[in-house]
Amino acid sequence: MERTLLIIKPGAVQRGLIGQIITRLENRGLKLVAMKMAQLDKDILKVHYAHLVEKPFYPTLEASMMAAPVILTAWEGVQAVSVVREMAGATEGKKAVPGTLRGDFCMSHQENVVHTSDSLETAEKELARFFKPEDFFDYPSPLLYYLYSTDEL
Ligand code: IDP
Ligand code: MG
Repeated sequence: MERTLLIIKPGAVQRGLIGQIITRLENRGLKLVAMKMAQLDKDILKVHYAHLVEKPFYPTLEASMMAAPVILTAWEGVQAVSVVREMAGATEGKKAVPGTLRGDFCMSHQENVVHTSDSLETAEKELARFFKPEDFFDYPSPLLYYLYSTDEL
């Protein structure tokens, strides 16, 4: 089982999309294993978006990510990293395919409702960035054998 990070961005929190976003992942069969509301600050964003700090749009991205609290969520499932990443859709919301979170809920490159980890390695680093080990819940999954065949587990 993999674990991945999905952040519901401030704009989506303000727009009242928290429930719809979480529902989509639950419906898919992903398991919520950690969740909290947090106010991000400049220091954590500089680390989280280190690959973008020099970009001309970074100041507005930073302000957008601090404009309201975010919802930090961790999801578990077989190939959860790529599944959640594909559910998010293309970074540029106007190009995101309908059916994806961005393709259904946004019209913007910056205001694109969610962050998702882009690889297993990144997911491990990002989960450790935002959660403590004790924030994760390891609870039974009674429906597991209805969600997957035994050879997938
Ligand atoms: P991702 O969120 O799809 O992984 P990244 O390239 O890691 O995309 O960029 C992080 C975030 O920075 C994006 O989700 C988006 O909010 C913002 N961003 C990336 N590129 C641009 C751009 O060219 N203009 C405005 N915002 C951008
Ligand atoms: Mg990224």
